[in-house]
Amino acid sequence: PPVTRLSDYQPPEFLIDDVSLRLELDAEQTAVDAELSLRRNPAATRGNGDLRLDGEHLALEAISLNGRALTPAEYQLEDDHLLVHRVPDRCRLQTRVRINPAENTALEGLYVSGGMLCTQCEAEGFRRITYFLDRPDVMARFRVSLVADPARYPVLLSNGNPAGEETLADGRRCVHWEDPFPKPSYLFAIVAGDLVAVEDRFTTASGRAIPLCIYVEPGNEDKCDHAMRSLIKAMRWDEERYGREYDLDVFNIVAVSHFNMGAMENKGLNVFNAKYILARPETATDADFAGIEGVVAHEYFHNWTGNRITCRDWFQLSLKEGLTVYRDQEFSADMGSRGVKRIEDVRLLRARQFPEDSGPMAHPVRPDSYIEINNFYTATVYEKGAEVVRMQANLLGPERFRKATDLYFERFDGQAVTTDDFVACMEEGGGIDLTQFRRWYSQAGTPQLDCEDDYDAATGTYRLEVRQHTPSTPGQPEKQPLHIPLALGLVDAEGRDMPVQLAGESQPPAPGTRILALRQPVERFEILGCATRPVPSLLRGFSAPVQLCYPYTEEQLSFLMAHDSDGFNRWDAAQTLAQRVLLAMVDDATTAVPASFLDAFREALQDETADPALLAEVLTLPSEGYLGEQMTVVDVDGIHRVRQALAAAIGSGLAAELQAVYARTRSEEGFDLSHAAMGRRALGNLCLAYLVRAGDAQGLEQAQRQFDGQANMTDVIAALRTLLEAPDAETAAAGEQALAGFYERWADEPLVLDKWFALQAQSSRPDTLARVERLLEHPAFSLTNPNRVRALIGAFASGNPVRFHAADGGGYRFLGDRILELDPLNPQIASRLLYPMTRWRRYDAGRQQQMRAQLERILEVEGLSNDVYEVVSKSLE
Ligand code: DPP
Ligand code: ZN
Repeated sequence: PPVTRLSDYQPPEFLIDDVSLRLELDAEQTAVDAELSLRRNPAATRGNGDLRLDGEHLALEAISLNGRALTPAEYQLEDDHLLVHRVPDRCRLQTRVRINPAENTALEGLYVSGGMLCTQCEAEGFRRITYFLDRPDVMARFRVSLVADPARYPVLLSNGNPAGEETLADGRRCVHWEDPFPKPSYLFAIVAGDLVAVEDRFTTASGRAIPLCIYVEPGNEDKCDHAMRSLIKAMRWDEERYGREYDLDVFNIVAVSHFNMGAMENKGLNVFNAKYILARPETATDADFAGIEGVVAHEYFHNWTGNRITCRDWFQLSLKEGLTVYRDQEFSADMGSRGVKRIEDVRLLRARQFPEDSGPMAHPVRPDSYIEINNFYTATVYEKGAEVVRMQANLLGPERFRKATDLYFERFDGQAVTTDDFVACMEEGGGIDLTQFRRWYSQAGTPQLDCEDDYDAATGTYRLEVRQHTPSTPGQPEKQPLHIPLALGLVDAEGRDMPVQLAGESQPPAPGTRILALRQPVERFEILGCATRPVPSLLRGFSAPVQLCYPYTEEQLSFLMAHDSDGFNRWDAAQTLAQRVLLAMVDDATTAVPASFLDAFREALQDETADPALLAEVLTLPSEGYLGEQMTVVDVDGIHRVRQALAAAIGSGLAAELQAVYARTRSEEGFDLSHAAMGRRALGNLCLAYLVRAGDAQGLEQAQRQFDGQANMTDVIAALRTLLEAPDAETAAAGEQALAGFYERWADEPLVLDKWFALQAQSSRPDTLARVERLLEHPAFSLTNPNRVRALIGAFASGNPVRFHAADGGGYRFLGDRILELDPLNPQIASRLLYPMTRWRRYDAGRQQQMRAQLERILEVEGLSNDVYEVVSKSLE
């Protein structure tokens, strides 16, 4: 398959100013009439005069130019495009095509979900709806007419503002929509179905009242409150923080049960995976509620960062995604706890982006090439991209950053631009030079910072030396030094911040954090006036997406864990401490836990003033996946064994403290979603899990009672998970019974049923693979619903390292089989599932050989999608 390269970018030869679309909707037979007003692009070099339109899986029924039907000699039809020969500089092209939404299992373009019809066009789905210049730098005004049987499809939605409707002679209804803002085709959407609207209203800063509607399938009306509240908060926040007001007369959201991604920011008509809309306390966990708040905000924020200003080409994807993720992270931080949000975001970055950046699919935030763009909706483009924006925001400070974003919105409104254009606004608005900083966009790999220090007691001088090194990645053997902001604090023996006075400065600054700029491969800093030897608190707030290495002693880590004024680094010290203990236990093949570690945990548990949410983060052990990343060769079984052993040791060694905290967190009245209440649930459930892991009789009883109480899904799932993982057979049997009851209760709630599948797929019990294979046959399982596939197959392959990576290779064969089944149905989902096997080089020879065998077997299959081909072939290179 062909490779698309950034260096080959050419502006489009033709532009489209206006589009009229008329869709006669039917699940099997939809007719699409399109009229495009085209004109030659004055900024492009002239080709041979042919117009080349993208189009796939379309049956062309009619074509005419400026009102005259074309003869077969005047155009040429290929599998993925249509060539119209020698078109004039300005023209009107009309086409009529037929498509079959019911056959569309890839869920790109127009497809069927339950009883509704809906679309997903990003990145290149619009070409499955009509012939078009399906690229983001072609921005057109869309007028859309939807024709359908009003009994089947009473609700007919598209982008923009409603523009009237009529009933046709044959009884069908025709509804018109007009979007006044030019947009690329990937933001086009329609939805047709028997849907119920939940309505509210938002008054913008300038006083316009905007009706807000969330459309759901009947029966789900009572699960939209949280999404609606999140939307209203996001609209207000974007006005206050960025001066961005909503621009259309209506804002619509639709929740869909079959969806490849989380959600889609189509102009004025956001289409969501139902998972990120529907929630009630009985059906959704606190994590689900937080996910909804974040994703609703994310898609809304795209209205300015993505829609009004869009990407010139798909290599610029992070222009909208990195920036919008940064914005949604900041929004969530403002709505809840800034410190806890930062920890969650960095945990995700380290768990997903760091491995990606050191593996076969490593690519820069702005990739140089791709085979299939769908494979580049990655943690690097999203999460590392957000870190790169965050570093710029921090370098500028809030006022100059706001000035720079104002400039960006003003200068590029209505245009399709590049990440470089964004950085230029940061430079101009912020008055700084980001020449070297730009390498963050073009250079892949996680930089490593090696820090060394010494202290001269005689002069009170503390010296810090920092070396940066970025490991090579595919296609980029040599790396250049980056501009890295390193936030440094120096902590004295009492746990107080010292002033960080750099050599050459005459006055000490106020005590606190200083940002050091790293630009050279090696940088040395001299800090004056240190009366005692400081403990360095490095990379506070995770000031750059790097791997930091400093030879901390265990005492220093415990000290920072207890005293660092930076909440993030308190957490990070705890993680590093736990990681050290766990990896040492693997190395020594022991299950003995050092007493000092339990002491540090005890001290933390006894701090009644701590924020429960933050404490829960501090007391959570690093995941098995993350621990594996820290080893040269991942020891799957060793990691699992010691992590279980450490959890049990915490549960038995600190039973009294855990019980006290559990009791304290339970003493609450009704359910609410405040940060404090969510934090109490998180902390209480963590304590319970430790107790049950240790077989604590009281803990087991409490877990059972908590499950039986059915107070809210957060507590129910937490209790069920601990019961299923209980070490003794009797409790595990009770867990099985609870699981059966859970199914009975929730059989009609697809999103809750996903949890039922995922719980079983993630169980560390030895027979899990057999159970997952049985569940494939369960009547509720379906390969054509992405959420269900992720809940069973994805949860097993990516969320259960010890069973997926079983030494006999059973997990690998299972995944290989599923990918080959899924690829013809839905290549995007098949390709995503491959991820854990792309990491094969990190395992022992036996596992390597078995994973490679599966990858090679997949690669040999005839007719593989580009999606799967690209990931498999790059993994084997
Ligand atoms: N829907 C995806 C997102 O919002 C792609 N744009 O990130
Ligand atoms: Zn996005």
